[in-house]
Amino acid sequence: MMSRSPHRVNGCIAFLVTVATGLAAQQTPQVDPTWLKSDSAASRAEFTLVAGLTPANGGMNYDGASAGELTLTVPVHWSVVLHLRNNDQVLPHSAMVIAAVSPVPVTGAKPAFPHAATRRPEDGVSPGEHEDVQFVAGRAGSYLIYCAVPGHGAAGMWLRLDISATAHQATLEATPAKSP
Ligand SMILES: [Cu+2]
Repeated sequence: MMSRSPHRVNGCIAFLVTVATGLAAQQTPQVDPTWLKSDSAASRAEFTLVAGLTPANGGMNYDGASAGELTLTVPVHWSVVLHLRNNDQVLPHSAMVIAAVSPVPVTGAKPAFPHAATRRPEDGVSPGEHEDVQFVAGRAGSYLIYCAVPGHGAAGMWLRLDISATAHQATLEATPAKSP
């Protein structure tokens, strides 16, 4: 059996850590403060979702993020407006709020609240088009903002939506990618 020097093994680990850190830094989406408007007086949050903003995840991203890399937190009972714009040159995309489940459904998902989806969620909004979604965040809990075009959500096209019983304003933050 070949013996390995500790120095060599440590060097290899250091290299892997450097690569992993570099990849993580590259993939962490930047949060643009203009994406979210939080209006405490009106109990209303508006969130701009640009589908296919970057080539990340084969274009199946919102604002460059997929698999929960962004988390929108909204106080319970607030009105939420999602401004969906499809920047993807090829694929249709939609937006639907669903209860957080694992695995993320491939198809057949239903909105968690009345009107919490674009009009034809499985067909999606065509490239270059936009559509607004407006709903009331009626129950606290963990939800996903999910693309209901079959296969897209399961491929990672979803962000987290936390409806909070304690928050007093809406916030948006980068969060680690993982299953819901
Ligand atoms: Cu999609």
